[in-house]
Amino acid sequence: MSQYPILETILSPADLRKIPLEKLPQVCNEIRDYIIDTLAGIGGHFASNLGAIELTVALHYVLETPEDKLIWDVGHQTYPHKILTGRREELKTVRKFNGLSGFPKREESEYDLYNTGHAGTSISQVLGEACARDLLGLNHKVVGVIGDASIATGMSLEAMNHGGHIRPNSLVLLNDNYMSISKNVGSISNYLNALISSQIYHTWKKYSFRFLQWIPLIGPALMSFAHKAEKSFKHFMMPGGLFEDLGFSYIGPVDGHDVIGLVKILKKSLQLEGPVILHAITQKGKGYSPAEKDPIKYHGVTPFNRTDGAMAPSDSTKIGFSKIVGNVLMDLTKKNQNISVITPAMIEGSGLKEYSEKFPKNLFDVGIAEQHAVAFAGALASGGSIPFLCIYSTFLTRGMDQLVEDVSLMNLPVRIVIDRAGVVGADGETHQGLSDLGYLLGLPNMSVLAPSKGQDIIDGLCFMEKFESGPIAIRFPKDSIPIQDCNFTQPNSIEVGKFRKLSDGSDIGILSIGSILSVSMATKQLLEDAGKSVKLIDLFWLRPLDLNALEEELSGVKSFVILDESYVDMGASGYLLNHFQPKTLQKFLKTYALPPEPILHGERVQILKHYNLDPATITKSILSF
Ligand SMILES: Cc1ncc(C[n+]2csc(CCOP(=O)(O)OP(=O)(O)O)c2C)c(N)n1
Repeated sequence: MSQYPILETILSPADLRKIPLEKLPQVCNEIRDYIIDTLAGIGGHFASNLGAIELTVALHYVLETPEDKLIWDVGHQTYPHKILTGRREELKTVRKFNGLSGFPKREESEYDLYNTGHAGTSISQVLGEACARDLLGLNHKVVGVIGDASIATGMSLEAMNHGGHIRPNSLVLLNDNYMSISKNVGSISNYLNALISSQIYHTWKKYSFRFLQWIPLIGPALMSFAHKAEKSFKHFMMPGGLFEDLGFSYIGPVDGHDVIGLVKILKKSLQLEGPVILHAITQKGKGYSPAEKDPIKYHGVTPFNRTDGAMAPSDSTKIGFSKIVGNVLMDLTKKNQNISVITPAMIEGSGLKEYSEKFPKNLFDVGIAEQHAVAFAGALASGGSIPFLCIYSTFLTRGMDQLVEDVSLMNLPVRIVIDRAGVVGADGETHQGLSDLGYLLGLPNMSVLAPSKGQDIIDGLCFMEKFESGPIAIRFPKDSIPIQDCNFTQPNSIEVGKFRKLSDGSDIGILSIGSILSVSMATKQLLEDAGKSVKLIDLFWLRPLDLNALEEELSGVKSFVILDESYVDMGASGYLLNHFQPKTLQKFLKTYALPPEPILHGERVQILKHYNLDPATITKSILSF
């Protein structure tokens, strides 16, 4: 007998809708087992998916997807959705090269409306879809799903501000599990918690259920009256209801794991006029006790033991670059309490867990709020603190305007610590860190360091603490080095603008930018094997740069290339070439970088090879000139 007897009959949501309502809990159980079994073998986003199973089943059961539009926020919680939309078997390939994306992807399925990955986009997309439907005179339903952390993003608040004003028929299901990746923070999170815990509200909840049950009987003519009555009741019971005041009908909180209850409340909610927020309470990691107990650890998993949840321990002889950052910032803060560290909801990923425990006053987790994080860091600098903004390359893009207007133009000494720069691997196209150099190197006043090894990060951060003359960014990939190679106690001093010559030669020069150094070194070796003499230069300091010295070095080679782990037009080569003299430019052959197209997911090495950035292909290309 199959382990997934019902699930195997579901090849699309249409099959799900043929299943009797009372069997839906079993569907959910099978999906849960399937996800646990599959991810135990391959890893992936885990706890959020387990929490979103019932709501996903209920949504596909009630909606006529794909005609009705179902829109996801972030999209790391869409494994149940992928399973129900014909991708059950392929889930075994999720996040692998040539396998399913870990996020919704339009190219993958007609049920994936948007390629998502960054938080806070769904309410804007719900409103856009609903307005397009109304303009075209169509009548399908439009529903979005958003988490309690993502609903507090600037984008979501902007969208609600607009949505409550234009009020198209639409529904936003708020999937509230109290958690971001870490524990959710901020006043909106507090507000949601108060909604859930307040006794008054539980009374209202009972009442609202009864109220909604009347709706089919009272008919359309009474709907608007009923809506007003509902609203005034809520105002009486819960004065100043945030969502109501913003123009959304608020329903909830409801149990987000009661799939039958969800189906019923969804059907009724979808009959309401205007935009509706349905607030469902879920548990991250639901149904798998190690993940329920430690949802932070199980947010994303490596392969684990199904029985006890144990994951392979990380190599204790190595230290990750993010952890290096955390350690250096702790050392610096011990000596200087003026330091502040800002993270937009990425304490764990940015290596700041221990820092947050040891220096809670100096650490600001601002939530998923990159725009605010950048401007806030600028003001911390202006006010006399020494701010280190720790942020992933992919998320810094959201704070781009603030980086220009609120930091760079005013020359405020914000220290920007950019993690996950370069090819990110399994997260794929929405998370690639391939554009930061392109804008950082063009901004007024900005200094830029691109470490090629872990010690550079230690040296760089210590240097940056004392660097008062303007904003400065350091960018590095997700990587690790042997702990014994780290010198935390006596960092090397850094000279502004200096590059490193790693080998001398007269045939070919390689200008290597930061994280791609290992590829550059292997390429050098292959070129030398082919009889060429190679000058390899590691451009750790990118801006300002000692251009005279660099051009002097390049005068000694016949030709040179640039290797850069960025989009080719958003990396360092444009900046370098724009500043070289014509006689240097004559020697330039090519920039080896990522093409300006969405870059696939997979292991970094596979991705580099796929885009012809492996040493053998680069060498062949250089020799062909
Ligand atoms: C703009 C942006 N910043 C940061 C992240 C990293 N991130 C991925 S999931 C997540 C937490 C999302 O929490 P929530 O919206 O409550 O959804 P849940 O995982 O709890 O379902 C964060 C911060 C992101 N995806 N996008």
